[in-house]
Amino acid sequence: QHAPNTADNKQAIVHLFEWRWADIAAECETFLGPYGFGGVQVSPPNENRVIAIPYRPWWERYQPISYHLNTRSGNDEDFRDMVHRCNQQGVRIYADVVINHMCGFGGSGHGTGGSYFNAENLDFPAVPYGSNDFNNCSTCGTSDCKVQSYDDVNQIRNCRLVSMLDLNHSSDYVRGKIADYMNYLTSIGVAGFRVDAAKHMWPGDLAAIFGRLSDLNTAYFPSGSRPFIAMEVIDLGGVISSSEYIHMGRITEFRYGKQIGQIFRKQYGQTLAYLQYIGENWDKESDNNVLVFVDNHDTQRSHGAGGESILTFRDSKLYKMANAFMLAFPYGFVRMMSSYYWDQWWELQSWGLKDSNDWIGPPADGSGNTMGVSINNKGNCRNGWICEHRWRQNRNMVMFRNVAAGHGMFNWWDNGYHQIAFSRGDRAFIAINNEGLWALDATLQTGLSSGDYCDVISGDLSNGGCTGKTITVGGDGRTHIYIAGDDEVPMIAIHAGSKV
Ligand code: AAO
Repeated sequence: QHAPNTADNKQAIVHLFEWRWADIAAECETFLGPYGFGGVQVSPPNENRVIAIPYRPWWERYQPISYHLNTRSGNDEDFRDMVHRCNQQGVRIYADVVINHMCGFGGSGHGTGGSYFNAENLDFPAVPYGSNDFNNCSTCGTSDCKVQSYDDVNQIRNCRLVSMLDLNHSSDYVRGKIADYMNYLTSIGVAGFRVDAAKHMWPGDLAAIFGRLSDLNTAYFPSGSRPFIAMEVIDLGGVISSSEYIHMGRITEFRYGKQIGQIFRKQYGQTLAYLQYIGENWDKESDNNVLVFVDNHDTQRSHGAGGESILTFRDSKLYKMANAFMLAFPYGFVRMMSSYYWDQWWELQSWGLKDSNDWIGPPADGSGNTMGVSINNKGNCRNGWICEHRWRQNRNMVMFRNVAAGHGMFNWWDNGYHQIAFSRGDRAFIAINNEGLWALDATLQTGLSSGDYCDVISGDLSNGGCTGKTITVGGDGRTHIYIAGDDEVPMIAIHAGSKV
C-alpha cells in the first residue's frame, strides 16, 4: 500500500545505512522518537554472502544466502528487540528486502549466518532453493545469462542483474518462500518494505507476492493494516516505466534527487525558482506514489542513477539546503539518508572518473565486525558515522514537515533566480537564498499568525527561548527577511511549533 503506517501521521523516515540493530534501537529511544522521525529504513536483515575480495564491501548485503535474520547488523533476537523498542517510541521499521535474486554466480561457501550455499549449482539449502527455482539462460537469452541491455524488458527481468542468480518469480514455490520471509518480518512488527530491484521483477509476479502478504502485527498497528511498499524502480526514461508499479505502492523517484541536485548546483542554467513546479507537474509520478530523497546509498557513490548531480554530505551546505527544501515542500513521502564516511579514490576509466573506493563497507574492526555508532556529548556521531539526520538543520526540518502536514504550499515567492520562499498554509514558512553573492532582503508573507518565532535552521527552541535568530511576524502575516549571501546556512525556517 501507499500509506507508510507512521504513528501520529509523521511525515519522514531516515535510512540508517549499515547500522547495527542495537544502535538503531538506542537511536529510536534517544533521538528519533523525540525529534519526530516516523521511521527507519534498515539495511537488508537477511543472511548474505561474505565477500572477501574486496574485503567486506557494503554491497555484500545485496547478495542473499538465506532468509534467516543474521547479518553484520545483528541476529534475529537483536532485530526483534530493535523493532519492539522502536515501535514503543512510535518509530517504524521498514526492511530492505532483496527478493529479485540470490548471490552472484560462482563459488560456494557459508553466509553471514553460517548457512552453506553453492552458487555454481544454484543450491541454497537454507531456504531451500535449487536450480529449478531460478530463471535459466534460455528464458533470459543473453550469452552469459546477465542483463546486458537496459533497452530490453525481457533481459532486465529474466536475466541476472550484475551476475546475481535471478529467481523465477512465476513459480508458486518461489513466491511462497518470499512471502513467508516478508510475513515473518511483519509478524515481528515491521511497518513495510523497500523492495530492492523491483524494476527487475515482472509487475504481475510482484502483485502475486504482495497478494500473499499478511496484515501488520496488531500489537503495534490497527487491525487490517497493510504493509507499506516502496519499490526501487529507477526510471529516468527508458523501456520500463515506474507507472507499471504504482498501483502496488510507491516507487523510489530517482528523477527527484537528480533534479534537486542540478538545481542547487545551478547546473544547466537551472534556478531555484523552478522548484515551484517540482512535483507531478514536472515529469514525475504523483505525490501519493513516490518516495523522495536527495541521495541514497547507491547514488551517493555513483551506483544507480543521477551521476555527478547528486548532492551528499560531502557538499554539506548545499545538502542542508536541498534537504530543507525537500522536507518543506509538499511532495512525496520523504526519506533522509544517513551515511558513514569513506575516503574516495578517483581514477580515470574509459567512461570517465570512478571512485575506486566506492565498495568500502561500514566502520568495522579488524575482524570485519561493524562498529557501534558512538555519539559525543554534543550529539554528533563519531568514528566514521556521519549521521546527517542529527545535523540540526536536517533534524529540525523533520518537525517542520510534521507540523505542516496536510497543508498545501502557499505564498510562493522567488526573485526569478536562486531565492525562494513559501508557506505551508498557516503552519510553517521557509526562505532559501542560494545566490551566493546577493542577500535575500525582502518583506514576505509567511501565512503565520503574529508573534515571535524561532528560526529552526540557526537554532532551537529551548526553555522558552531561541538559541538562533528570532523572526517577528506582524499582524498581517508579513515579516522582513534578511539572509546574507555568504550566510553559513542561508535559510530561515519557522513553524507553528517554534513560536517563542
Ligand atoms: C556486486 C559487484 C558486481 C558483481 C556482483 C555479483 O559490484 O561487480 O558482478 O556483485 O557478484 C549493489 C551494488 C552492486 C553489487 C550488488 C551485489 O550496487 O555493485 O554488485 O549490490 O552485491 C541497477 C538496478 C538497481 C540497482 C542499481 C545499483 O536497476 O536495482 O543497478 N540498485 C539496487 C540496490 C543496490 C544493489 C542492487 C540493487 C542489487 O540499491 O545497492 O547493488 O541487489 C541504469 C538503469 C538502472 C540501473 C543503473 C545502474 O541507470 O536504468 O536500472 O540500476 O543503470 O546499472 C543514466 C540513465 C539511467 C542509468 C544510469 C546509469 O542516468 O538515465 O537509466 O545512467 O548510471
